[in-house]
Amino acid sequence: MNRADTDDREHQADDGKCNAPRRAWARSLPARASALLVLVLLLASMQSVGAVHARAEEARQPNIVLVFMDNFGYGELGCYGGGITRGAPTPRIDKLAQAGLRLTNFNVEAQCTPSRAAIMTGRYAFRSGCGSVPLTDGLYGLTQWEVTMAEMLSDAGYATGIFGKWHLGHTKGRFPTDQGFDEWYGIPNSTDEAAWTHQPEFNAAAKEGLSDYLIPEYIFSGKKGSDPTRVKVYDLNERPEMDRACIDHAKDFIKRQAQAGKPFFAFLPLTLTHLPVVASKEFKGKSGNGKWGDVLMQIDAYAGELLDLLEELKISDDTIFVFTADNGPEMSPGHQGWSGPWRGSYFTSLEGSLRVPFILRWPGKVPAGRVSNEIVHEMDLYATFAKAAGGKIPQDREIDSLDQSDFFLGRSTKSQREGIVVYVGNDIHGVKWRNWKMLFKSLEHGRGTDNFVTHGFPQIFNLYEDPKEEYPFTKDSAGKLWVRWPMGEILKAHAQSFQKDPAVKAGTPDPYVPPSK
Ligand SMILES: [Ca+2]
Repeated sequence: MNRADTDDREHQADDGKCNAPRRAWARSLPARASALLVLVLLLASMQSVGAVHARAEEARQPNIVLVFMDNFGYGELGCYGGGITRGAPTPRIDKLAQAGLRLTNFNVEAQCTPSRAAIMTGRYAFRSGCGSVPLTDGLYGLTQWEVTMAEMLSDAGYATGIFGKWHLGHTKGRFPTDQGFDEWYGIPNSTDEAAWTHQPEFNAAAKEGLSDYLIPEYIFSGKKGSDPTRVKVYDLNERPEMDRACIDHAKDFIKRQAQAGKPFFAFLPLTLTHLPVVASKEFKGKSGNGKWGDVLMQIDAYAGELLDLLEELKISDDTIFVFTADNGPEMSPGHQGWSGPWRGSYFTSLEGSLRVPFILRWPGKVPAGRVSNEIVHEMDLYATFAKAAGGKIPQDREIDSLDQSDFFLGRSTKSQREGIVVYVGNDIHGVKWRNWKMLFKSLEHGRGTDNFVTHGFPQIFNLYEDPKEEYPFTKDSAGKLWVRWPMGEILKAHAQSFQKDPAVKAGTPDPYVPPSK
C-alpha cells in the first residue's frame, strides 16, 4: 500500500459518501468550493502521481509507540490538572505534552473491550460484535475477518508487539498473535480476574469443570504463527509488577527492532489504573501521599523509561509516541480514579467516561506545545497511522476512522470530525456534535453500576456552559433545540451504514463471512 492508494481512498470517501448525513460529523466545505477543490486535487494528483510514489519511497515509516492505560481518568496527569493534586507530580508526561499535541476532547468507548475493539479496527465496537465487555459468553472478541491496526501495520512492513492487556478474546484464534501482532506478553482478559484464585469458592468451582472459561487468568507469552503459552497465573502477587514486566518486554522489543532497522508498532495496553489499583514494590510508599500518588509516580517513570530508550537509540525523531487511555476512571470505592472537570465513571455516557488524556509527540512533524479541544475519536488513530505508515485501509466494510494527519501535523487547526455516536455497551445512549451533547439514556447517578434511565425527553447539554452535564434543557431553554438536527443527521447516517454492512453479532465464531459475500 502506498500513499497514493491511501489518497484514493480519501477521494472515494469524499465523492461517494459525503452526503448530507455524513456532513454532520465529518467536516465539509460548501458544495461549490468542494467541487472546485476536487477538480484542483484531481489535476494536481494527475500531475503528481509519480512524485507521490517517490515521496512514499523516500519517507521513512515512523515507529509508533502507543501507551494505552486502563481506566485512567482525564484528571490524573499534571498537564490535565492532576499530578500534585492527586499526590504526585507527573513531570515526564507533562514534558511530553509540551513537546507535542495535547487534546482535551479525545473520545473513547465507555468500556474496556469496546474501546480496544474500536482502536484496533477503526470502527465503532458494535460493528465488530465487541460492543460490551463479555459478561456471560466466553466466546468473545474480534473475528478473524476484522483487520486490526496490527494487521494493517504488519502488512505495511512493521514489526508489531503488544505488551499488556488484550481483552479482545481469550480463545484459540483470538489472541493478539492471531490478530496481527508478531509478539505478545500480557493478559488476555482483565485485571479484576487477578483476585480469582485467592477465593476458595472460585478454586472449588473451577475444579468442577462447570465452564471452559472458569479458569484462572494467566499471563501469556506468544509469537505469531503458534499458540501462546501460559507463563504463570496472574494473581494478586503478580498484579503490582505486571506493568513493570510489560515495560521490560516492550523495551526489549523496541531495542531489537531499532537494531534491525525495522519500523515497529509497540502497543502498550498497560494494566494501571484498573482495579485493584496497587503500585509496584519499587513505588509503594514512594510518594508519601498514598496509593494514588505512588501509581502516578510509577506511570510517569515508566513513560519516562520508554522515552529515554528512544533517545538512547536515537529514534525519538522517527517515532510517533502516544499516551492515552481506554476509558474513564474506575468507580469502585478504594480504587476510584478522577475524571477532572467532567462527571462520570467508565461504563457511562458522561464526559468523564468518554474523554481521556491524549498526548501525541512526533518531533519535527507535530508542532510542539499545542492544545486543542477539537473532537477526535480513538478510532481515528487507525486511518491516521495508516497514512503515516503507508498502510492500507480496508475498502470492503464500514470504517469510522477519519484521517487526522492534517490536524495533528498542524496543517489544519480543525479536526476532520465534528461528532460521535455515544455507545454504552451495545446501546446508543446519545450523540455529540461540536460543543453539544444529546443523551437519550443515562446511568442514574453517573456511575457505571447505577441503573439505566431512559429519558422521556432527550437531555441536551452545552458542554461549554455545563461541563458536568447537570442541567439538561428545560422548557425555558427550548430555543436552542435546533441542535438536534445536525445530531440527528449523525445518528441517521450511522443507522444507515448498517444496512450496507451489518454488525457482526457478539459471540460469532470464526470463520465469519459477511452476509454480502
Ligand atoms: Ca478499561
